[in-house]
Amino acid sequence: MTRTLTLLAALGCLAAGGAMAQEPAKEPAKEPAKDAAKPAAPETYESAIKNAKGDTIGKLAIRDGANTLVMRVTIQPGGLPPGWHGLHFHAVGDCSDAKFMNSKAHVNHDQSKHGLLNPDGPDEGDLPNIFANQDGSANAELSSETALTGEGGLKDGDGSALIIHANEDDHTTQPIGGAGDRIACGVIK
Ligand SMILES: [Cu+2]
Ligand SMILES: [Zn+2]
Repeated sequence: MTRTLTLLAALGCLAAGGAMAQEPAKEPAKEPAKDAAKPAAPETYESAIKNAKGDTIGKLAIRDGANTLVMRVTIQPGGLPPGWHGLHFHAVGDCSDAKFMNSKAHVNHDQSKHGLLNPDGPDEGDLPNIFANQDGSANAELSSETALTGEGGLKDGDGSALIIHANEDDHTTQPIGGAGDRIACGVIK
């Protein structure tokens, strides 16, 4: 009896082992879905990010989804002072002055208060902070419900600007969360 059980157990192991060994071979070669109901990949909008001297320090790349845009911000080494920096969409696509004041205030069509953590916010320009490494480089991907195109979108008549600030945004205080000077700018138009 004991021997039978042992044998059965051994067979069970073999069977399991056999099945496991067969697993890769059994997996059918999956055909890539042809003409599946897959939405077209959104186009990527790209723009240079420049510092106050007008030098390009990196780029932004935005894909506009149906309900959310996804943006990648890439900053080259030496591009930013190390540490956290506020990041916002400003209302006008103009980065031509050294202090980037031509980009005006945050995109804000409904007079919301500034700040992702503000109970009366956020405004449409509010974004998470970006962190620059010790070498001044940064890579971030973030989303926003602000549209890229269409009514009230970033690419409206006068465009918009992505602004990087000297300090981090506390996401609460007015008007810009204490983020300080504007140190880099990318036109979205
Ligand atoms: Cu700002
Ligand atoms: Zn704001």
